[in-house]
Amino acid sequence: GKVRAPTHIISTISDDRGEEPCYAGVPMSTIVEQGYGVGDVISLLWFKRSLPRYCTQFIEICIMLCADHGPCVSGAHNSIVTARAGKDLVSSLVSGLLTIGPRFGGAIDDAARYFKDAYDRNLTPYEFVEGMKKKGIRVPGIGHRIKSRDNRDKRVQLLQKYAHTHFPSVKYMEYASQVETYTLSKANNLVLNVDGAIGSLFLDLLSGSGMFTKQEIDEIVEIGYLNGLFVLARSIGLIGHTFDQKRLKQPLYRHPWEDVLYTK
Ligand code: Q5B
Repeated sequence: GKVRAPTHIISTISDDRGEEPCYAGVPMSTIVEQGYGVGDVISLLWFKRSLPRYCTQFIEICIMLCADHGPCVSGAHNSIVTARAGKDLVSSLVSGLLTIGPRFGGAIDDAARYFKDAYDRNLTPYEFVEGMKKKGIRVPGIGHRIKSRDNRDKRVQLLQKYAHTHFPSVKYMEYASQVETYTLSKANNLVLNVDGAIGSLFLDLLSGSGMFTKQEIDEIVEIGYLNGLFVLARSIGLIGHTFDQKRLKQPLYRHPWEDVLYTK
């Protein structure tokens, strides 16, 4: 009989060997002819399944809301400086992407991990937040540089409104809101931020949609899929900032001396 030589790569998400490429078994013609969107493509390539429309629309809303947040945030700033140094698109893009991490945009996975663990263990917001403080860990998904109790993040409100209308359950989001109520009693800017909103709401999507087993949810949270949403979304804005600088023919950036505290 035929002997299969051992392969060096195993791949389970896509296949380009036939007449047309397939994403998780779905041919490209179906994707185009059935009017699939980016949310459907993400569902197929990341989660290896078709998700209900309310889930794919939620994914698309996350992408749109996180696409950009102005020129002053860490990622855009890096991309702008890099583009102004005459570097190419990919260099400018990755320079911005490399700032995404625990403080900026990359707190979604940890927010999901910590909110899930605290909710599943029935911790009160007080026990959760004070427990984190004792461990010297900032609560991921809480706090913002410019958003506060009196200047709420509209993106968070829009996500919450969508989920309230379309999700069968928003228990993790409600828990995150209770945590926010507690953290706001400590300081005005300790709001639930966009990372925390996406992290908690994605837990609700995973557990409430009936499309994932408990084991699959644990694996998604453990591997950390969700920062991918911010990385993907913000790439749109970082590319925009790069084109913007080049279109404007901006010169090499140099930070002004006056804005540096030179000290010994
Ligand atoms: N404190 C975001 O801090 C920021 C605390 C906390 C307990 C917390 C901070 C933080 C967790 C990570 C997170 C996502 C660094 C943010 C994003 C996308 C974005 C960005 C944009 C976009 C802001 C002052 C005092 C200190 C701290 C305490 C602060 N956060 N305590 N848990 N989470 N959050 N990141 O304002 O006693 O004085 O020592 O790390 O979720 O990235 O628009 O810019 O779309 O681009 O710099 O929205 O919250 O405040 O560091 O001076 O702290 O508050 O311990 O207490 P700040 P700090 P104390 S969304």
